[in-house]
Amino acid sequence: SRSYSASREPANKTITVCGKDFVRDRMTNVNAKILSHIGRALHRQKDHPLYHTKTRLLQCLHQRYQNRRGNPVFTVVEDLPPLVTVQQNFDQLLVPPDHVCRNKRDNYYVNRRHLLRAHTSAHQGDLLASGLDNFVIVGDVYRRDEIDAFHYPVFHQMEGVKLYTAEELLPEDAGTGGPRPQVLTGLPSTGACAPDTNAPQAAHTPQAVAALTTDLQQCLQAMATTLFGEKTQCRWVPAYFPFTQPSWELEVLLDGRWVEILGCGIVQQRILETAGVKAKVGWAFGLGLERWAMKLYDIPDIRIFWSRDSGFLSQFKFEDSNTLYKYKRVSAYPQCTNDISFWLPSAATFDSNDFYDLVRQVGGDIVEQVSLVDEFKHPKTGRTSHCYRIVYRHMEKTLTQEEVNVVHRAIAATATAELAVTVR
Ligand code: FA5
Ligand code: MG
Repeated sequence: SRSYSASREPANKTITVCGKDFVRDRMTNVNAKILSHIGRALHRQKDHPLYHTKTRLLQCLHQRYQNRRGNPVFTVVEDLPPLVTVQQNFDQLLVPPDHVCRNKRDNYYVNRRHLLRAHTSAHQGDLLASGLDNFVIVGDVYRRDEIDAFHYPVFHQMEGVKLYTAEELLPEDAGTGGPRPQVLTGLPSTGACAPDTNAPQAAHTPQAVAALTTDLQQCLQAMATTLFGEKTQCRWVPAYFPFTQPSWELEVLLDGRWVEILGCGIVQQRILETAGVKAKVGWAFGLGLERWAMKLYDIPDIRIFWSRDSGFLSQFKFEDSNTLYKYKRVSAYPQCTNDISFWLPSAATFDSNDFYDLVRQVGGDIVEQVSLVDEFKHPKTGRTSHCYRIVYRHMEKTLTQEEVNVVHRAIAATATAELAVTVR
């Protein structure tokens, strides 16, 4: 039967995103599912593979670029909310007004003036205008894109922008004792080139283009070989972005497939002029953190990053982000979690490892994890109580709660008999 309630009760006129209310219009296409990703901040969760990947990439940048005092030159900005204006995401970056990438099909619009950023480049213009010369932006980005193991509608990017004066970029002409070469020709900046040409910008001298290109490509390639190993196969592919010229993409070989891991190029001089930057040139890159993490840890599917499953997250609980690790597949069947609390016979004679051993013996392979979640000392009796969380999961089937309860009761009984604990 057909329901008419939808037409009687008009859809909400406003929508709340990042704590602000917006009037819906014909461009609005964000939905509750997409909005639920805002604030997860996976790149800032200490035990997350994206956090470790980000940390390692930042180490590379900080090591390569230091000031005279040996301090890193890059400012890292990683907490900007993903809500941006059309102006920030497209106009400031010289994306032509009629360019297809502005399409409602490809983006999540809040309304016709606001959207969830489609790339971290959306913040380039503002940060340049604020006076920063070297900065990194890390954040979640949102796209209506194809669906496969390498694409997800919400993913994370790291953006790097580095500016140079002529002094910083080009050495004095040692051979001839002549003056230092210039970085700017004095010709006007033209804005984006046609997508099918990728010639250097007229505003840039050949020396500036050569030095920026070498520095940019060496930097990014060093990041790839540091994380993936010296033998990693990489290739540079010419690309087009309205905000850089020339532009490239870097691809790496992953399971016999070439996977694109970043886009980059020489910043359009027009963007720097608009931001009020004088007598400097620069490069920029934007990389997909998930793609790097997939290669680094052998993670086969991009959806896994959003997992709240402890079988996944506990694998990345390491202090040192440089720890070498390969992901182990988690069973596709759901977890079942049961807690057990008991009084210890006496804190001195009880050892948690004995309990872990017992759980493994009684529960067998359906036990995925055991962790001490609470320890409590009774103020009057002085007795100690432990609470353990046991995560059950079968590798080949879905366990019913009743099957799990049988095993859980057997563990309690055996612990009572063998470890002299008193189950609460
Ligand atoms: C950009 O987003 C540009 N802003 C990059 C850039 C910055 C170029 C600065 C020049 C200067 P692109 O759409 O290609 O470019 O995305 C950059 C990277 O994000 C890709 O190389 C890929 O690693 C990753 N990526 C793109 N789409 C997805 C997706 N749906 N899921 C996961 N990762 C993705
Ligand atoms: Mg691309």
